[in-house]
Amino acid sequence: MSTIFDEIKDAIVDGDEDLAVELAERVIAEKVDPVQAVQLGFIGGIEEVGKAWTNGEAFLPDVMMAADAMKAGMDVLEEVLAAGEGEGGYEDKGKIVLGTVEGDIHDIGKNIVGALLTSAGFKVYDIGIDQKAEDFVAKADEVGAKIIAASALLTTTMKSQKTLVEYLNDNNLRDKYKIIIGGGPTSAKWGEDIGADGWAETADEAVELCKQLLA
Ligand code: B12
Repeated sequence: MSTIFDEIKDAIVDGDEDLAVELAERVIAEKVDPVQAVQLGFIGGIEEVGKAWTNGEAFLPDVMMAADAMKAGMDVLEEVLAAGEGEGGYEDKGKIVLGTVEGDIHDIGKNIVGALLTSAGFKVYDIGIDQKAEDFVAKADEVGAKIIAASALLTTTMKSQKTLVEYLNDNNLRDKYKIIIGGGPTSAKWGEDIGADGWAETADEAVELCKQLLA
């Protein structure tokens, strides 16, 4: 028997935005665990499309449609995710500035990281895609964030994560913030090489990492 998670996954694979929204609304109405819906449904679907693209079985428009369906469904779930574990006390666990680095427009993974961090009780300031080092730092300074989280999905944009750490070093700000990085081509080793405070492979692990860094 197929579950609502399978249905969400299929809707993403098919790039069916309306269905993704409808299923996200069902998740809320039927009180299904939204985090599981994200992990098993939405992430499962986009990963399948990603694999098909890599293998030449899907084309760029398929990926874009899947990404749009994912965004539409996640927008619906955002509110319930935000009302999760952190209900009534978001700011207690700390503020995090999150963005995708300069030159990179991928934001699906970043958005999931943001949604799960929010649901775990962190206050997340998402500055969006294609963001320069100084934009991350300006926002962190403005809101008093303790962590800066930078996502990169291209081997060509990973170096912008390094630029971010260097920017903090050059401006004597390195001790003021914890820097965490993530995204497809990155690794724990890359994090160590560039002097970041942590790397996480998945959004779940990003939550654990932030909890540890702020403990
Ligand atoms: C969807 C997608 C797109 C969409 C993006 C839509 C959007 N709104 O994001 C579109 C179609 C626009 C796109 C464009 C391009 N893409 Co693209 N894209 C993908 C695809 C299929 C999926 C990425 C994704 O969303 N994965 C799902 C999410 C959930 O996973 P994730 O991002 O890795 O995030 C998870 C973790 O990494 C982690 N994480 C992510 N960020 C962070 C941050 C922190 C701080 C932490 C701790 C953790 C963390 O948590 C997340 C959840 O668990 C991948 C293929 C793949 N298999 O990954 C290619 C891929 C990333 N793209 C690729 C390429 C080449 C491009 C283009 C250059 C194509 C082109 N010729 O135009 C452009 C880039 C434009 C640009 N300047 O950025 C390549 C990159 C190759 C490389 N190694 O450099 C890939 C790997 C495809 C491939 N196999 O060739 N893409």
